[in-house]
Amino acid sequence: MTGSGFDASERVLVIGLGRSGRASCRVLRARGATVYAVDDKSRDELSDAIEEIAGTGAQFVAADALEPFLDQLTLAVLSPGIPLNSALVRRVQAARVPVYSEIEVAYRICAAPIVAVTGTKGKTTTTALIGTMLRSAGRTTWVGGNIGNALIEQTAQARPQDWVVAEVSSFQLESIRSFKPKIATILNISPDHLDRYHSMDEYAEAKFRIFANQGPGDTFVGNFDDPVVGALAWTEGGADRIPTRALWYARAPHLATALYLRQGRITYAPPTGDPRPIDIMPVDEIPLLGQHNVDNVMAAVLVGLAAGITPDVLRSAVRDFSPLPHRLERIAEIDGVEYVDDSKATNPSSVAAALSAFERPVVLIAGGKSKRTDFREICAAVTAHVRAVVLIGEAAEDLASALGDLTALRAGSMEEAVHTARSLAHPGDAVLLSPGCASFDMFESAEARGEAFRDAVLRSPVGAR
Ligand code: UMA
Repeated sequence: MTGSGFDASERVLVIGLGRSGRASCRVLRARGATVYAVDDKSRDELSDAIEEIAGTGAQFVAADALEPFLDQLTLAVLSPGIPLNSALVRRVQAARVPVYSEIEVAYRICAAPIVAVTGTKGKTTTTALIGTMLRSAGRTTWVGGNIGNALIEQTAQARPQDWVVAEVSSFQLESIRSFKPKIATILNISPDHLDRYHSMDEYAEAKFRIFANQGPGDTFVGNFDDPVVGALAWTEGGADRIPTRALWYARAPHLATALYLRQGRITYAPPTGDPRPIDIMPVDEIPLLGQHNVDNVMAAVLVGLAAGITPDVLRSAVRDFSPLPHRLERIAEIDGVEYVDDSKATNPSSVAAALSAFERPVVLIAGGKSKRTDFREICAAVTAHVRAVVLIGEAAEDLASALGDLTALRAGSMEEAVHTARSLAHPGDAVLLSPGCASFDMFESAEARGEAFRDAVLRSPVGAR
């Protein structure tokens, strides 16, 4: 918590004019800083964004006209979608201007304690649930970050007695320097974004930065069952990497874990003081599909306990929580077939987790823009749960070859994919959109892909199998 800085003495370059960059312009201008903004796109493509930031007093500078401004700058704020090794960032660094992630600046102006959540999957659900828990406990809570609304705009408003809950991605963590959450959690780490990182190690290291600046008085919450995260608890030297108190959760009791499942109930064994287990809640009260969501709830509960929230408040916050859009979201039941939108499953392990949430046979719609991940990861779950697969997008052929003998049909649009899936599904089945890929080959975003699925499902006439 610092709550200071970034005033009229700063001359800042905002790199990238998406949601993150435009929010940085607004907040930094409001604090009196001189703000320039640059983006690889042309003036024409950015006309709306340029007009918007001009209203705040920030000035757009074309990428090819940047050089004369560089030696005036005190700092640059980087949008998460722009890699540190991009030509634009390198030019700024070559001029010896420090380049910070937007979440670093958000942290430096923040007066409130921050809970930061990262992981390959489940981040958004867990972040939203922690926000609900804190609010249920009567605390004013600001939620932002990778979840969709820039963190800087939330932390700019937070008072010392408030709380901030931040969903943070590996992209955002790459260029932090002092970002120091009061409570940090890593839910899981599985292959993703391998089009940006050279290796899984590099991707995991970016995520580990979430606890790098923590110290006495802070807490780290980790998933003991996840092979990459859990290894921090027991590998030689692993535990030394976490510079603060670590609390672990797992699906079974273990000496190292503070929260676990016992006889179908989430159970807390306080790490200090009276160690007698405290019953939190039965798993079957969780209103979210899938075992991975039980893990997410355990993470949120342990964070909530670390934040001083009582078990009864935590339990009712979980019970009242609704699934978020595009995350195993039930859309409709038509002719005995359930339609489920999991468009936010953008890597293979999320697809495997989604499939294992179903007891009924599934017709899977998958594909999109590959992130150079290995689709063989979904084979076992597909064999166990899937009646048929309908493939869309650029990755369709890669997916088909990973799936081997399984029959996979192709569709050129979401409309066609839903139509084909409907013709393959039997009453009692589910049709699941869980792409395992990014959306940008066919859609503007994963949300737009989910909306297209919903529209196609709801447009199809009832009884049109
Ligand atoms: N740009 C460049 N050069 C590049 C790449 C991009 O100039 O090499 C410019 C683009 O022309 C565009 C701007 O940068 O004008 C876009 O910036 P951005 O990609 O950082 O997108 P924002 O709209 O600012 O959204 C970002 C996050 N985007 C990414 O991490 C890719 C959003 O996460 C986040 O919600 C938002 O900030 C607010 O915090 C989205 C995401 O896809 C949901 N995240 C990834 C994920 O969840 O897998 C990590």
